[in-house]
Amino acid sequence: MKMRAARMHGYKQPLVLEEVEVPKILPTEVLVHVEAAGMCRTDFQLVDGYFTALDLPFPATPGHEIAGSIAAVGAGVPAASGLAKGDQVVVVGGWGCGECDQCRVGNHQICGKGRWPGFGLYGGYGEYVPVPYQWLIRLGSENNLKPEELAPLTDAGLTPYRGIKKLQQAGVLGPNSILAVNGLGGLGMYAVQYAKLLSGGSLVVALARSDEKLAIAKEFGADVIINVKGKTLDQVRKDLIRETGRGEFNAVIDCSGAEESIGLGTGLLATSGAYCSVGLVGNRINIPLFPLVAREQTFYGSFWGNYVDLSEVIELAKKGQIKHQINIVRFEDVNDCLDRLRDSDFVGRAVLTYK
Ligand code: FEH
Ligand code: ZN
Ligand code: ZN
Repeated sequence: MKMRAARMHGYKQPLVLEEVEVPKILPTEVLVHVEAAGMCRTDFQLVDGYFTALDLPFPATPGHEIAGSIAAVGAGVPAASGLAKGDQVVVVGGWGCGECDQCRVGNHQICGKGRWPGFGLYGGYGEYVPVPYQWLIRLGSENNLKPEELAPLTDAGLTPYRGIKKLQQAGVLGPNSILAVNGLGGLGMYAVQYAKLLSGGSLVVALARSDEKLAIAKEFGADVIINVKGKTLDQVRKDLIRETGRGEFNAVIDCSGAEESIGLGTGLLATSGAYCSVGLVGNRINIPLFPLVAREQTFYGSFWGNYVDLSEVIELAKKGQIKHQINIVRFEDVNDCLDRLRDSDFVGRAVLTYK
């Protein structure tokens, strides 16, 4: 049987749209029919050779943000998994080794020996993906979520969730706290919602360079929106004081990662404040040492999310507590949309479908 796949045959070249054999599955794997695949910045970075250290064999199929249905179940998949042909599922991203320190505590997404769909022969930019059965979450019939809403939750909608949980655990959220969401790309639109849902009454301030994205952030629950385009740190501080009466953030979830974005966010971080970086736009962090130490600030990195995090996100979505900002992409347009991703040209998440 054949399937459509948009595949890499080398770095820095367009994906080749081709018809290839549907993968065979191992006994403990499930064949997932991909109904939607979120398009992540990491995908164009992969194509552009940011991850050459992975020594990717070609052809390779990008796409690590996958929702779909079960097309076949391997003979060795335990009945206790409850997985059956036709079930609606999402794919958990980080397939850990199961033995290392990180995997033993359930943080498979930061396993040093893990595998990720979309970083090898199969990924969401192909119509079928073989998935080890333990990396699937079954939705159950009692939900009305569409595949194009589910797919982004496995990465864009998961990554800021884990990051805000870290800020929660740091004890910097609550009714007297100001929580900033820095950057309103695919991750930031979910971050604003979690900032309201998880922060115990924090005042949520959204920072971005686009009035269109800020307007959506307001719709998604931000209490205050500030356009930071072309502004100095002092000008943003003045805006913050005007809007909130205070000139600092107690907590920041940074969904950008650009050097100037981190510079702004940390420059406005309060004493004992906590900063959590989840965005990967930049390459390096350049922040003054003395304030970080003398004001006892905490800087967290947070990567993707684990099985428990994703299960919690799916439950929030099933209860209708998450709004979705989706741009449907046709398979034929995948290369054009990777170019648009490079230019941060999407408002919300681009999602590849095979309709
Ligand atoms: C996934 C795999 C490798 C690098 C970065 C990522 C992120 O897109 C996960 O959110
Ligand atoms: Zn990603
Ligand atoms: Zn491991």
